[in-house]
Amino acid sequence: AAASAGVGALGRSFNASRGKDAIASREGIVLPAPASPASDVPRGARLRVPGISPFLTPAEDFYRVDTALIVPKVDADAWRLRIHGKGVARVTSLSFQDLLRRGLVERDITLTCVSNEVGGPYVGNARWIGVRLADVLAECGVVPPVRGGPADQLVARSVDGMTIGTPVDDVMDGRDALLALGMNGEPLPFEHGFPVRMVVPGLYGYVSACKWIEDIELTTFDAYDPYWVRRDWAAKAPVKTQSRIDTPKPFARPTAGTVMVAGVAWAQHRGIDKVEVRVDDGPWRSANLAAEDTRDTWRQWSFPWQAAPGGHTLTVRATDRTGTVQTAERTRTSPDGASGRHSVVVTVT
Ligand SMILES: Nc1nc2c(c(=O)[nH]1)N[C@H]1C(S)=C(S)[C@@H](COP(=O)(O)O)O[C@H]1N2
Ligand SMILES: [Mo]
Repeated sequence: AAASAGVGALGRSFNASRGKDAIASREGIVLPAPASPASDVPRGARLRVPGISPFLTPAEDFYRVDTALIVPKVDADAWRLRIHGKGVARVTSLSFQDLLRRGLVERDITLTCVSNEVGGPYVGNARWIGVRLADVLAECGVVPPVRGGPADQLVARSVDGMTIGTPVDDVMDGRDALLALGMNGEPLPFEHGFPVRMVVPGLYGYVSACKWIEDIELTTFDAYDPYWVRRDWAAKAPVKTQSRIDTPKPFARPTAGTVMVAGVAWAQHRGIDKVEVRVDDGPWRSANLAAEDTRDTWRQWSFPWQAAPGGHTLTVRATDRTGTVQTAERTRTSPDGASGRHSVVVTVT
């Protein structure tokens, strides 16, 4: 991660007195019950396989990717979000209390980083609570391009100078794009964007999930390149269909017999329909797919493998609800996310 210039100055203004006001403001928050709660996670969504990623990722285990050398400590009581720009009929400034007073929605959404290698750790699933960003934008008079609006890009700015650009059509197409203020039932942890961040199902974090947000500008993709786009990452980046083997671990030495192969698969906002496992150069065989929570969340899967002694390569692939099979073609993470299939080599003893 690159350090942004001026971090010293920002460190002073947002971590004044080591963030004592921010810490106190966070401790004082009582999240109201959501007007629209998340549906219960289906019982069948959680597989009991040792070593599999838990369906909901605890905040303390949730990956963290950002450019901040010092985690911003923002006082929620002093925080404001300004919404302005092209086609914004009513320029608006919202306080944290303004958000709390709205009907809150709670949704399970899997977040992924574009810099996640195939099989990598930068993916997590949390229960977010917040307000629907599309409703806030509509109140400001924002009309998405599909309905004739002039701005196709929403640029979110954070207190530490990050800029993140998101298609306005995606935010306003009915999906649960959130200004999130809670994660797994608690106010956001400072590391994950307290007091408010964006979360948009289906898009990599660098084009959707601005933490420590303080400003939203409606503009166009032609007029403005956000931080990572200036560094040659793609301006638009929907999440690629991916799957990961959580267990067994690479170079594990399981005993011959039934070995549980298990992991997670994700294709946020499209949904996962199938996961298959291949042993060495054998046929693809269907894994057991755990029940779906929502199409915005990952799905666990498991595959009871009758393992014979020797060295073996296990490979996984997922199929999303559009019918697209996770491609074998390997690409780098840049410019729009790694593709390819995750393999694990083990020695059965
Ligand atoms: N302010 C700010 N927001 C940010 C970033 C950042 O560097 N600064 N990184 C983005 C990226 S690349 C990702 S993948 C997600 C990660 O969110 P997390 O750290 O809560 O997992 O945050 C996004 N929001
Ligand atoms: Mo990311």
